[in-house]
Amino acid sequence: MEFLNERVLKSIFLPGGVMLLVAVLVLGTHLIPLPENGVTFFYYAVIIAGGLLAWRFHSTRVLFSVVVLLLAHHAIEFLANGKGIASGPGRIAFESVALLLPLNFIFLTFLPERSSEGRVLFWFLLLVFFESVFVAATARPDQPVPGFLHFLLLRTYHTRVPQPAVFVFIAAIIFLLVRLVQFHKAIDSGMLWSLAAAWLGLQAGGVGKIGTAYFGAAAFMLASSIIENSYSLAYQDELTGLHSRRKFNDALLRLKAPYTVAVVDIDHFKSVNDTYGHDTGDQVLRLVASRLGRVGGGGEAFRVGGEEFTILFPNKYARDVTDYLELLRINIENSSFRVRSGEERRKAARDKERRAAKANVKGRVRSLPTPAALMLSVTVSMGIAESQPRLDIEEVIQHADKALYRAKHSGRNRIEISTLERKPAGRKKKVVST
Ligand code: GH3
Ligand code: MG
Ligand code: MG
Repeated sequence: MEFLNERVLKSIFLPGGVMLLVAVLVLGTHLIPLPENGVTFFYYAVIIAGGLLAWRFHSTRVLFSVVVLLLAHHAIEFLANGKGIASGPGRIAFESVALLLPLNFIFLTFLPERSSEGRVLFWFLLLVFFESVFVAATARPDQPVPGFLHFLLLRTYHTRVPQPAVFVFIAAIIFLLVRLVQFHKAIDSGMLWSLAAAWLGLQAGGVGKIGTAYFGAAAFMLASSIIENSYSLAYQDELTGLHSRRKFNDALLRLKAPYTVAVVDIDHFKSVNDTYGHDTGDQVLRLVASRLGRVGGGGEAFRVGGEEFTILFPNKYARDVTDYLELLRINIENSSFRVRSGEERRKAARDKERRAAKANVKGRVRSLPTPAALMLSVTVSMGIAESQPRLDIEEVIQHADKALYRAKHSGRNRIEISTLERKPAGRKKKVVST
């Protein structure tokens, strides 16, 4: 299950999943006594903090999700009017909210993450307005008891949240999960766990101490997803998902000898861009990065520049890691990348003549003819250097760069080890120590 790697699992469960677990432990076990007014304070504090954070970070989706939570909770509270949710207007409000809340969250995932457009606000306000009218119009005292959603799709299964709404919740959660596996965005994770918390809140009755606490927890997860998102923006490279240059700088501060550094550069990458367009170049970068991200031997890959990467191997000597890097080099060499959109293919056709004229570029980026799609493959060159007693990390990197330079000049698609290192045992064909 390649798509369920560590990064995806982290983006799914951290921090929302852990927070929900804590909320369930605290609210479900009654181990910690929670005063009613403490819960109310927590609820309003996180709603206000979440709203302010979302506004400050221009996060349209989080802002609207917080508003939806607030309205949902207040609709039940207002229409139940202290008489509970077993029957009457409180029941109708409860059922409407149970149905509309997950539908709203699905709708909100389609909004752009950041948007200052009035159009987006208009559609959101219109949606909320119609929903409020719907709830207010249906939640009259003369409505049938116990409610309009009180029918069973599965006879053996009873929950407080009406069954049809449970299915909508499950559908929304699956939908958000699929998006998370695809895009690993912190905000999607926040929305997923927030929805799960709101579901538990409704299961607990929607109002009252426990219901309110769950709704507060739901808003808390949304607010923290903004912080998580800012962290990812700073420490994760947006295009490839690898660790960013900033994280690399942080990692260098913590690195203690012995360690080995490998600098990796894609060969003739400029001609990939020139031949197939920048978008294809980006796709190739992503695919190469995904291979680098899975390097063995305890290595951690960082995107430090455009098509330049560095792999750090803490507690390893060069001789310990050359086999892993050689495997990586071969893996990339043998991968052919499918160019996805038709635009690149059209561009490739347009550039055909130009390519033919560039005789010196020919053969470097191998285009493999396939009937259905354009396939291309790239290679990488690497330079390796290990820690030395009298050198600081910057100098070690410089030696790795020099080794990379030699790899480029001796034909590319190869690994060179810095001259400072002892000769590694069992050298491979393309791992050269000079
Ligand atoms: P060499 O084998 O000597 O490394 O040749 P090269 O063409 O890869 O070397 P060079 O460093 O001259 O080219 C790097 C190119 O990478 C230049 C730039 O257009 C491209 N590039 C840098 N960042 C990105 C990016 O984020 N996306 C895309 N598509 N291209 C990028
Ligand atoms: Mg380069
Ligand atoms: Mg290059």
